[in-house]
Amino acid sequence: MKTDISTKIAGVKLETCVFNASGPLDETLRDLRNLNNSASSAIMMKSCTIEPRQGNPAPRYANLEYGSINSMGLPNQGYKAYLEFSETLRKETKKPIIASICGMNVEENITMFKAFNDTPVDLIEFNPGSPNTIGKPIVGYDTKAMDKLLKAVSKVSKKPFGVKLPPYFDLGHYQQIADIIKKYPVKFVTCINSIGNGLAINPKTERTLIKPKGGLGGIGGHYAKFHALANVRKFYELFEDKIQVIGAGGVYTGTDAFEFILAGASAVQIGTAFIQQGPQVFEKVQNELRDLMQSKGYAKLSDFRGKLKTLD
Ligand code: RRO
Repeated sequence: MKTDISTKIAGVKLETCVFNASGPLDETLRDLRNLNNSASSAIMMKSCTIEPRQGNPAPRYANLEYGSINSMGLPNQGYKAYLEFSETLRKETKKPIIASICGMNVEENITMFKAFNDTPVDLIEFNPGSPNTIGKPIVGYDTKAMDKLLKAVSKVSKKPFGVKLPPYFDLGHYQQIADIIKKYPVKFVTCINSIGNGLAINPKTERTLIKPKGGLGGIGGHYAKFHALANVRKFYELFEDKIQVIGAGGVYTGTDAFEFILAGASAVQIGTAFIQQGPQVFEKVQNELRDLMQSKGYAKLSDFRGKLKTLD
C-alpha cells in the first residue's frame, strides 16, 4: 500500500501536507532557497511590511525547555523584496510559494495584496496581527478591525488567501471570529500564531530571557500544541470544512501531524521545531506520518481527517 500524504490548499496541490510556518528562517532569498532544498512541501515566506524592518533589539528569541519564546518584531526585507523573490524562486521550483502579508493598517495591506496579484505566488497567508509589534494590539482579538481588514483585502486580492489567527481560548470568541471570516472569500485559516505575551525568566540571573517588551513574547513549540489543536478543531467544526484549516503549533513528530489532521487540519506547518532541529525536520515528520498511517491502515489523509472521536 502506498501512503499518500499529499493535500490541496485552496485548490493548490502540495506533494505533502507538511511545510514551514511563516517566521523562522524564511526572511532572505538564501533562507527561501534552503527551504526549496528541504522537504518542506511549500515555500512560505516571512511576513512582510511596506518598508524593510530590522525588528526588535536582540536577544529576541530563546529556546525553552518545551518550545520557544520570541519577540522578533517583524524583521523583513519589505514587500518589494518578496515580490522579487517569488519571481526568482518560480524559475527554480515547482513548489507552491506562499506570501505572508502583515501590514500595519488597511491601506498598507491593500497595497501589498494588490502587488502580489501580479506575481507567481500561489497563495497568500494574511497575518493581521503579530503579537510582537511594539505598541500594536493583536488584531485577531479585535473583531471590528478584523472585519474591516478582511473586507478591504477581499476586494483587491486576486490570489487565493487565508488568515493566520492568534489562539482563541473562549468558545464564544471562536463563533464571533468564524462569523466574520465566513462573510469573505477566505480559503483557509492557519491556527495558531504563537501564544502572545508569555514571560520566560532565567532564575539564576533573575532576568528575562528576551529583551523587547519587558521580556514578553509569543510562546511556540510543545507548549502551544494543545491550544493549537483546540483551535483547529473548533474552526473545522464551525466552518463545516468549507474553509480549510492549517495546523501550526508544536509539530515535532509525525504523531503531532497526525493529531492535527485527525482534528480537521488539511496541512500542518512547522515553526519552532524547524529552528531547533533544522530543515531535516520536514522529511522526518513526513516519514513518521506515513509510517503511522501505514500502521493504522490509512492510505490517504481523507481516511482520517477530521474524524476525531470524543468520549461522549
Ligand atoms: O516577527 C514576529 O515577531 C512575529 C510575528 Br510577525 C508573528 O506573527 N508571530 C510571532 O510569533 N512573531
